[in-house]
Amino acid sequence: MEALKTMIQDMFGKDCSTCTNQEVYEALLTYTKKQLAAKGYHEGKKKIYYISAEFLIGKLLSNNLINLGIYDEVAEFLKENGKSLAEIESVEPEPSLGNGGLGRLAACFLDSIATLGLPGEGIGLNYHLGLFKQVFEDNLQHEVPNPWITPESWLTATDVTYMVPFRGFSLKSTMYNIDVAGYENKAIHLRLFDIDLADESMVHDGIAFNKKDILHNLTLFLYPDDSDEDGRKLRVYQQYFMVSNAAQLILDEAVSKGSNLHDLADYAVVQINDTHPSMIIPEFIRLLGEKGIGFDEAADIVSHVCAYTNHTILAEALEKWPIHYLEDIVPQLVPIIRKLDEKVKAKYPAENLAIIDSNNLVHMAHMDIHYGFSINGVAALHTEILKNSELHQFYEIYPEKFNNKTNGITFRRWLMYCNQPLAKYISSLIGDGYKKNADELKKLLAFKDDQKVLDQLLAIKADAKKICKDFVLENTGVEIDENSVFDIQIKRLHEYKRQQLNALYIIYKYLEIKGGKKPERPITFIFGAKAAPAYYIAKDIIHLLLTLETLIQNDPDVAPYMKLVMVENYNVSAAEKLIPACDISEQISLASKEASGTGNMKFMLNGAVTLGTMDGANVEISELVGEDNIYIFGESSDEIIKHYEKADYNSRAIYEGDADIKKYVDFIVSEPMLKIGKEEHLRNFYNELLNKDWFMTLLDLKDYIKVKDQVFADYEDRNAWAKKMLVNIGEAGFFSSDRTIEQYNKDIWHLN
Ligand code: H53
Repeated sequence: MEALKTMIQDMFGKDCSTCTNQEVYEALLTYTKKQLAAKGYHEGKKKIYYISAEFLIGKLLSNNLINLGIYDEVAEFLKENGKSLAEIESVEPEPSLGNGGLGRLAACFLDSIATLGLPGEGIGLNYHLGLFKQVFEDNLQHEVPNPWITPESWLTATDVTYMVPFRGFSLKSTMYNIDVAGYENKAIHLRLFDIDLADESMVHDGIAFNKKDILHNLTLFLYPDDSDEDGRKLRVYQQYFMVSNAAQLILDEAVSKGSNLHDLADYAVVQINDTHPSMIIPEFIRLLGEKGIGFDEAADIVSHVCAYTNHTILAEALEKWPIHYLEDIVPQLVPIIRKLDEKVKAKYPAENLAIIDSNNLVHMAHMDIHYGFSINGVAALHTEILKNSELHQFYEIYPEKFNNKTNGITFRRWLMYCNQPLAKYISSLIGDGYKKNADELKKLLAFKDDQKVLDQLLAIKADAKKICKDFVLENTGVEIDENSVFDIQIKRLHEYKRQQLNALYIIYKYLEIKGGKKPERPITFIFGAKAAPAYYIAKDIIHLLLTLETLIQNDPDVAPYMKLVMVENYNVSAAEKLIPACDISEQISLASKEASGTGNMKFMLNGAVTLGTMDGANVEISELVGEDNIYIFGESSDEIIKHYEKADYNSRAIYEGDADIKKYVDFIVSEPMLKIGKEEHLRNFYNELLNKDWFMTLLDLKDYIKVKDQVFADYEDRNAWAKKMLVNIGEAGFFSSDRTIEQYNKDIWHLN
C-alpha cells in the first residue's frame, strides 16, 4: 500500500487519516485506474464488440478492487487510518447508464469477457443524466435528472473522434473509456461515445427538454420519452450515433490489425442487443461501400459479422421505424435498407418476413435475422417460444441460425462483493475454486444434512437482514423488523412482471389480519421499481403500492404484523443491499412474457427461495433445484399463449365469478384507500384490471395466494428452510455469466 500512501500525499499533501472521504475516494479512483491500465488489456486478432444502448455497470470502486485482488488489503489500510471502505464507497455516484435486466446483463458480460481473457469491448453512449432519478411525492413517482459524471470519474477521455452524418448536419463524437477489470485478469474497455456540446442546462421541470435540439440534447438521457414523434426521432438519432461510431471504430481497428475488410469477419464479431443497435447493419454496408466494396459483397461480409440477441417477445423491443423517420434523419441508409429488403422479397415474398412492410415500417429485428448469422434467445423457454411462435416464420427458413444462451450473472459482484460473509463461509467449506469455476458450488450440496452449516446459513441471512434494515431506514424512513420474513420484488415496473399481483396478495393479507387472523410471523413486503415516464398504468401501480404502504403503516391493527416498503430510486446499489437479505424471491411474471430474468439468479445465489411462475429462467432454476426447493404457481406458458391466440381471457368474468377476488379488487377503490390515495390513479388502475388486464393478473391470483401462504407456513420450519437455501446456493453455479460467455464464444463468437 506504499504506492497508495504516496499517491494520497502527492494529491492532497497529507496522509490518509486526515483526508476527507471524498479525497480518499479520489485517490483510490486514481490509484485503481493506474493499476488497471498497468495490467493491460486483452488483445487478439478477432474481437467481440458488444453493442448495447444500456450498460448498467453499478459503482465500480469495490468491484475493481476485488477483481484486482486488493480489496482486503485496501480495506485493512483504510481501517488502520480510521476510515471505512463502505463509507468511502458511498461517495461514489452510481453511473446511470441502464434501466433493467438488459443493461445489467451487458455489465455482467463485460466482467466475464474480461475474466475469461477474451478480446472484447462494450460500445454504448455516455448519457449525462442517465435514465432518470425517481423521487416519490404524494405517493406518486416523479422523475428528475440523474447526473453521475463528476470531475474525477471512471471515464477517461480519448482522442478518438468521428464525424457522424445526419440529414443537414454532422456531429463530432468523442470516445470515452471505462476500464472493466477481469477477475484476477487483464481488463477490457467499455467505449462510451458522446458529443462535446451536450448541454445539461436545457433540462427544466423534471426531465423536460427541447427534443428537437439534437446538437445539444443527443446524449442527455437514456430512453427519452417516446410518446411523441420528436421523442421517437431522438431515439433514432441516438441509435444511429451509437452505431455509426461503433462501425467506424470497428473498421479502423480491423484495418490497423491488417484486415483488408473483405476478411472483416476474421477480425470482428458484433453482438446486437435488442434492436437498438440494428442500424449497424446498413451502416457497415455504407462504410464498406465508401471503401470500394460492392453492395452484395458488403451485405455478405456483414452477414458473417453480426449476431442478434432477442431479449423479449413484447412488441416494444421489436422496433419498427417508419421509413420517413429514417429519410428525415439518416437518408444515406434508406437506399441500403431498401436494397436489403428487395433481396429478401425476391427470395421470400411473404409479408411477415419483410424488412419494410406494406405500411412502410422498417422492422429492425427482421433486418437482424436476415442479415445476421445468429439469433439467440436468453433462456431455454424463451428461445423455444421464439422458434415456435414469435419468430416461427424465420425459424422455418433459418433453423440453423437459432440458438439459446441462458443468461447469467457475475458472481464477483453478486456474491463476492455484495455478500462477503456468505462468500467467505462458502470458501471455508469448499475452498475458493468456485470463484473461477462456479460449478464447484455443487460441493455445498454435501452439507445438506450438516446442522452446523444450516445454522450458519440462517445466521448469515439474519445478519444481512440487519444491514438491509439500516439501508431501508435510510432510503424510506421506515423501520422494518429484521425478524420478519423478507419478501422482495425488485425489477422494472411493468404490467407483465405483475407487481399488481403481489399488491392484490397484500390486500388479501391486510383484510385477513383486519379480520383477526394474524400471520405466524410478521411479513415485510419490499418493492423497488421505476416506471417509464410515459407508462401511465405502471405509474398507477406505483401509486397503488405507495398508497397501500401508507394505509398499512397507519393502521395499528395491521402494522405490527405486516409492512410494505417501496425503495425509492431502485438501482444496482440498492439491489446489492436487498438481495443478500431476501427470504422469498418474487418472480411472478405472466408465463411466456419474461424472457429470462436475472434477478431470480441473484436471489438464488444468495440463498433466497423463489416464488414464481414457469417463465423465463425460473424454468431452469426449478429443474436444477427440484420441486421441494422452489414454489411454482400459475398457468403454463402454453396455456397463456393459447389464451392470447383465442383472445378468450376475460378478467371481468373472473371478477364477477369469485367473491373473494371481487373483494380484493374492489378494495383498490375502497374508502380507506381513497382517503389516502388519488382517486384518478386508483380508479384508472381498477378499470384497467376489470376491462383489460392484458397480463392476466386475475387468472393466477387464487393460485398465487394459495402457494404464497404455503411458503410462509413452510418458512416456520427453519431447518427445512435452511436446506432449501443451501440447495439453491449449491445449484446456482449454472447461472454464472462465465458459463454464458463461454457458450457465446464457443457457438457464436469463436474467439481464441
Ligand atoms: O433483458 C434481460 C432479461 C429480461 C428482459 C430484459 C429486457 C430489458 O431489460 C429491456 C428490454 C428488453 O427487451 C428486455 O425483460 O427478461 O433477463 C436480459 O436478457
